[in-house]
Amino acid sequence: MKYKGIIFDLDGVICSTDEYHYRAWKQLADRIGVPFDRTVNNRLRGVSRMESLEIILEKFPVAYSEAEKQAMAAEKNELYRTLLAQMSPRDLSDEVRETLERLRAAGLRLAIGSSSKNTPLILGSIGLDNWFDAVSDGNNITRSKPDPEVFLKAAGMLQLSPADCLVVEDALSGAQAGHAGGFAVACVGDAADHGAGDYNLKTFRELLQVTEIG
Ligand code: B16
Ligand code: MG
Repeated sequence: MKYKGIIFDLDGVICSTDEYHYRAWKQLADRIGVPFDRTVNNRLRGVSRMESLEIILEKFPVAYSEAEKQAMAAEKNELYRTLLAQMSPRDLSDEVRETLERLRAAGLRLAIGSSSKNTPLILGSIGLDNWFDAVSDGNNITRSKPDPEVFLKAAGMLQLSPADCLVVEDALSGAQAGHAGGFAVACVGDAADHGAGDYNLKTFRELLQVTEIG
């Protein structure tokens, strides 16, 4: 087998919560009158909540106080969590569930490496709480992607070295983080469209070929 472990990003890889991030930021941006579209949204993938807000406000001529920014980030998170509340195990696609099960059955150690502080809520909603061998997320890191901290912590929890792990990402910032940490990176979605990975996948199940399982 080519790797001993795989570290999966969550939003945009395991489930489509990236779309909910977009809708919640869009609602906030429309309320305050700042231009926001999917091109800007792609820059927020993998980036922490407060850094995402800074990107959205970067060309906006209003200088908000730190307290106002904290309030806006909290408002977005409330909107986002309202969308998350509608999620159920049906939001985990058959393709992702079956691929994860086959990777595990082949003996790979599997972890989550996500910038999101909502990771425990999301994993619970889609029926994957306590399923992964390790979860490293926005609650246990001090620097978000493109810093490799979240992936290095995940590899440490799996007791594997980066050279033995594959990172799976949809974000350019996440692909950079994986490479900065010394990991091989497989990309899906936006990051694959940019050719940012060592492997750029059209489907999640192609991971079975990348790992030389199926
Ligand atoms: P939260 P990932 C990231 O998750 C998202 O891609 C990014 O859009 C979001 O701002 C970040 O989590 C923080 O999320 O506000 O829920 O703490 O892609 O690293 O799984
Ligand atoms: Mg992501």
